[in-house]
Amino acid sequence: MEKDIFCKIIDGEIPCYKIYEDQDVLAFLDISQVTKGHVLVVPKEHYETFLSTPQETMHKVMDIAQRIGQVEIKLLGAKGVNILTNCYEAAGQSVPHFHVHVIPRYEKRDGFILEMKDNSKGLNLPQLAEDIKNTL
Ligand code: DGP
Repeated sequence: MEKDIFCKIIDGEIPCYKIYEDQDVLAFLDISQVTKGHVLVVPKEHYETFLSTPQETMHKVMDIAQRIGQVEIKLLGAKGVNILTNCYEAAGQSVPHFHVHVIPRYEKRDGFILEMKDNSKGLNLPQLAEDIKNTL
């Protein structure tokens, strides 16, 4: 199977601007810089999405994402941070290697748009909650 782009970065085959590295986790600047300081945090071991990543590895990735988010506020003067992971193409995932976006936010119209519409009308919320709860 062909290596994904993040496996190539982890293996040093493609350069990146490194922010953090240990034996399990790598963090580097996202090439697109949706906002200034946009960072990706990835596990070195290949897992396709957040959903299929073992808990211990996922916790290590989230720990570094949290620290980077704190620095973005302190150092870059961000007013907020979006922590985002897309799972599968339908959710906007373009690289099939689990990664967490840490996106510093400076103002509402700063390059990152996330629209959450209210689509609750007509849904049976008690039934929906029950179904999800019973499948956990
Ligand atoms: P997603 O759409 O959630 O799968 O995000 C993938 C991100 O990866 C996207 O924001 C751009 C970034 N990206 C893609 N190729 C490269 C690359 O070669 N280097 C770096 N640093 N980032 C990349």
